[in-house]
Amino acid sequence: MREFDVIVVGAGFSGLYLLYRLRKLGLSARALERADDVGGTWWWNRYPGARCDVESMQYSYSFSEELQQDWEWSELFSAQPEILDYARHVADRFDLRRDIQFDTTVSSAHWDDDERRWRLETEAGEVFSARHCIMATGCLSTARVPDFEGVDSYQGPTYHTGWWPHEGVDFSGKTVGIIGTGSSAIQAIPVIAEEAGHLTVFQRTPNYSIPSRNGPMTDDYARSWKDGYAESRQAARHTRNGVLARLNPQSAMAAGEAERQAIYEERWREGGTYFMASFGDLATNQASNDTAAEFVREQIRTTVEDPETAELLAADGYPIGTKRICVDTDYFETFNRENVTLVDVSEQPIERITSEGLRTGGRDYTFDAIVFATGFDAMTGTLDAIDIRGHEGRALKAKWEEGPRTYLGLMSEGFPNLYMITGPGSPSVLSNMMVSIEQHVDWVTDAFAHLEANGLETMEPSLEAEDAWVAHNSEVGNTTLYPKAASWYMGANIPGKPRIFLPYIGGVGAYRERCDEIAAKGYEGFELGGGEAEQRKAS
Ligand code: FAD
Ligand code: N01
Repeated sequence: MREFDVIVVGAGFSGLYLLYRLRKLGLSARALERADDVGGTWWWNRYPGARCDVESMQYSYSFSEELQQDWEWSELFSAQPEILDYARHVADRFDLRRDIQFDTTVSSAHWDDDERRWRLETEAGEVFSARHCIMATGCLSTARVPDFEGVDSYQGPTYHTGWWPHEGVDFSGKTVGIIGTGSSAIQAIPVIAEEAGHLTVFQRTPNYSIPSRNGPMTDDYARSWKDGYAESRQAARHTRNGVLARLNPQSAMAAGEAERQAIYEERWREGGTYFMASFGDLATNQASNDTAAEFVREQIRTTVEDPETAELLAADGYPIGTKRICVDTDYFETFNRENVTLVDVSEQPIERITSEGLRTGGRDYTFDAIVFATGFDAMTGTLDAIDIRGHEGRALKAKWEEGPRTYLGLMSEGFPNLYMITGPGSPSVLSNMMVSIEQHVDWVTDAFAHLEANGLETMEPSLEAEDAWVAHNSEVGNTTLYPKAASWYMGANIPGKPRIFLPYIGGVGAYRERCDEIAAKGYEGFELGGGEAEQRKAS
């Protein structure tokens, strides 16, 4: 058994920054990572076209001035290989690898009430003991293939966007089927279409997507960010989504028709998720949202030449933005290619995977390869896969059967010294994740410093504080249009998963202020104990 002050599970952007901060605190830490290198999301998702959709000048760490000044991005929205290089650079630059054990999957984490320590076991049977356990396991790290009948009978190769082969895939001249039209598919489809002989896209729900207007990074543009980082990073931390996006606070309904169209057109030309900041009430007012949705549908109708295909691609039936807004390069244009076919499976689902392809609508399709762009068991799937037990052997999975329960998305009652980075109940996936990751890591490591300074060993939220946060989370979620969509934010993509709005939508800035206030009040809502302080009290 190897003993540490802290075990971190995962070595993506969360795990890396944790190691950096823990070392500064003088705590012994070890990160255990399933993959053979750092990078998390950017190690796993190597599908063609994978890139970020928060601008790289913002989707990057802010904790080191030297790092943010030195690193050079080659594009506005960098592609996966470059983001992975960045993660590797961070690991090397801060000498973090010596505290990471790769090719190591944590299978269980049990709290020992007597020892007041976590005991973690890996799939290979290694055992680690630590005072604190931090799950930096990611929100989108459990890729999922739906339970299609016959999925194992297919004779050709299958790929999931979230488990893409590292050596790449050669689709030249091949007939390829891709299932799904979420963010991953929308990035992959235009690139695969250029290579494949024929690409058939199986769409169950059309998505709203905004052109990224990606392009090469210019020196002037990078310089403008780098010169202003001191202010802009600070400002981003207090926005709604952790992104500086020129939010227009006006209601879309307050603008006249011509003004509204002009604003949408300007944002569409500008590209990216900033489109959703066109007006201040797109996430909360159905009538306002309808105007933005109709504008996007109109762009699809003018882009896609075949009216029937355009109508199938034009998302309807749920408010724009309530499924994760997509950002693309030539997605809708791709359906004008002769080698691309769209198949609507909304009414006639995929019946089964066959030995040669798949069957839907009574028709058999034959493929040389199938791509599953079918998403993730988001936010809870990765934690559920670990046998996590708190006081008296209580299982986290059982506690969360009706949906995750956390205080601030950071901890769960009954599980002392177990922390989640960007866990359910925090802004996480609704934000620029870099901002949320840094905020969580800073908060947790500041809490460790507080425990150390006060001779304390344990930290756990009270049931009362947790109940209040869960109620607040759902109350705020219900003031928005988000619950109207069958999205992974609601757990709706996994059969049997409780329908609960998983992230916290109160805003990154407001959330940060709440977390800071709680810490300033001596970690209000948390029970702190153990250590010398408890011994002193007892004697
Ligand atoms: P991850 O990167 O998911 O890392 C978690 C790590 O934990 C993984 O390496 C995994 O192998 C490891 N792990 C999990 N379970 C275990 C276990 N039991 N034992 C050992 N190791 C384990 N966010 C944005 O803000 N902007 C974007 O533009 C953006 N683009 C994205 C594009 C894609 C394709 C995807 C899938 C997500 C994107 N995200 C984006 C979200 C992205 O997940 C986060 O930005 C960020 O990379 C998460 O970092 P993380 O370290 O918290 O988690
Ligand atoms: O997964 P998804 P993703 N039959 O769940 C379809 C981040 N990300 O990997 O909508 C037929 O969004 C499913 O259909 P439906 C980002 O946060 C970011 O694309 O459920 N189809 C859907 O179309 C994103 O939101 C970037 O009806 C089936 C698709 O599969 C998150 O990761 C890039 C099906 C899954 O879409 C997940 O994105 C990539 C079935 N049985 C990812 N089951 C950026 O650019 C599922 N589908 C930042």
